[in-house]
Amino acid sequence: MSEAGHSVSTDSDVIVVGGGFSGMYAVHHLRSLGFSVRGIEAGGGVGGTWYWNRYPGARCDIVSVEYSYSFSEQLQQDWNWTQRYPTQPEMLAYANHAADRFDLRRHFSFNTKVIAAHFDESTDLWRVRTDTGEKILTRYLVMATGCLSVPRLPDVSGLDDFGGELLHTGRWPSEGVDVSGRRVGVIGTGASGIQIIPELAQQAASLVVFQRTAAFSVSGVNVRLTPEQIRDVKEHYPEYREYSRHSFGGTMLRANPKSALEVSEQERQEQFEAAWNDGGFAFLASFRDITTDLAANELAAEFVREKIRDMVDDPSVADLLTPTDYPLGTKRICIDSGYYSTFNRSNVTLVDVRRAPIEAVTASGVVTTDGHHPLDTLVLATGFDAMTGALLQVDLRGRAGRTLDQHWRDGPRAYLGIGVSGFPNLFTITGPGSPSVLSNVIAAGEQHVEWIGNCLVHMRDRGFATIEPEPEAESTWVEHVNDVAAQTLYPLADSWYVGANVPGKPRVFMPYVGGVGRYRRRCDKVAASGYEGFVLTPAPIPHAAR
Ligand code: NA7
Repeated sequence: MSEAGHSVSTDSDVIVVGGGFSGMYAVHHLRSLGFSVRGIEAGGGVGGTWYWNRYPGARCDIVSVEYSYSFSEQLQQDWNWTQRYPTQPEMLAYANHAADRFDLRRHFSFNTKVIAAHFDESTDLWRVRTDTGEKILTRYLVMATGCLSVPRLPDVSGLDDFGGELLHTGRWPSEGVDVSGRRVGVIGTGASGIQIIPELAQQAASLVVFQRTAAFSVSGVNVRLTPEQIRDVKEHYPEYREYSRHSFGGTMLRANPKSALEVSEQERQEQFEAAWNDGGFAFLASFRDITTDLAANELAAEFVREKIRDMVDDPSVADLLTPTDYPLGTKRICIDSGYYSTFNRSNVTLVDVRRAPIEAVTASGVVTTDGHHPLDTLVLATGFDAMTGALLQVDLRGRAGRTLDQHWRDGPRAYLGIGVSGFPNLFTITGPGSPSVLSNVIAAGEQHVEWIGNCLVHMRDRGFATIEPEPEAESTWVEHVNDVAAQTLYPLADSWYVGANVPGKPRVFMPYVGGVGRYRRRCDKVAASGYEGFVLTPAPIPHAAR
């Protein structure tokens, strides 16, 4: 069929946008339920975050045996993780293995971006447009576009004038970059910065780190998994996965039920020390109130500050690296491999751009109010337009041509973080209003995909044409998400969780912090009640005629 000179295909029940772990599973699962599915992915292959973030040192901050698909017992028995925190190459290899194993590639169009999707009320179909000029009609649109997929450039002038090599950690060249003998600068000290800095320091002639906000980083304790550990997890996978599905964060981590304020100084220090030695997010779980009580949080923060002072030789550098202006964990806590001690190296300089702001990037380097830093390579570790960026990049229009941008003018609104009122048959995976980035995202994606699968089967079996949230249900959920966040310390920091890293972005705490188990129960209850809070409309034409 042709329309205005473009090809029009109507052969897919579902378009899945994104070929990361959620998009891949959506294609696999919905296909297994008998829907025709097509995936569209901007990158040249599968893997999402792990396709794009190829910078040296890139590593997942959730334990490998947990940050992995649980839907296939055979896959989890066959695949052997080598390290506790998987490196980017290992994650990408796993994504490619899953794509081959489940024969997913043939359903995807790679190097293709969805640029627009308009809901056509006369046919109840989505009209999808890609940057390759293709127009596609589909009944369901599943946005698996990722939470950290749209890189942010720093708001400094002259970036285009830089004469050396300009790189963003989230768009690292697949062929790699050799910085040996080069003068390298890094802007940004979030998770990406603290992972890449130790790696670059080992290669570069000199490394200048431009820091605006100091990061809390805990040791990752990156160890190789032993055969015994692998055997144990494989033997117990079903129980471990079941526990995780009903846990707070979608992992096996169990928070200490005690308050940091109710124990003796000795017990508190021992507990912090044990959690520190355990590594990673265990530190936030060292007491139950680290993320909810400012006094408890301050005790944990002070413990980490003391560690920084121990690790960094020069007290003035240690001071600069020590965060003091936001509660620990309210900007995502970082997990590093030798970050702080990297500043003991003679080829590494820390520049405080809060005191001496960057004035401009020039052809030869970075100028701060304190002087010029000549550079051959400038690395931007400046983060992402998180959670909403990739959704708002698409010209999405629902009923009456209303854009998602209009609907989200005051911040993202979505019922259960899955559906948006006025946007029928649109589903967001790990979207704002769901546990998403505050949980094990692969597990969160699986839960959403399975919920969507059940929903589409329900609609098919009962002959419904559309499903969309009731505006009141959406508002009530958004209020609930805000209320739960307000009971924690999270909204206090200028983090990407609240959109503070993007000028003009409405300040809303985007993920749901009520816990994975509680969220899952709510989603299951909504489905069991026949999709309470959603409006379902009957199909005007027999289902078979689609
Ligand atoms: P983040 O965590 O958003 O970190 C970005 C960093 O870049 C952060 O230190 C920012 O400082 C800094 N930044 C941004 N713009 C500027 C300018 N103009 N000048 C100086 N410094 C700047 O992104 P990441 O990629 O590290 O991590 C994102 C997530 O990916 C992470 O949380 C994990 O979940 C994986 P700021 O704090 O805004 O002062």
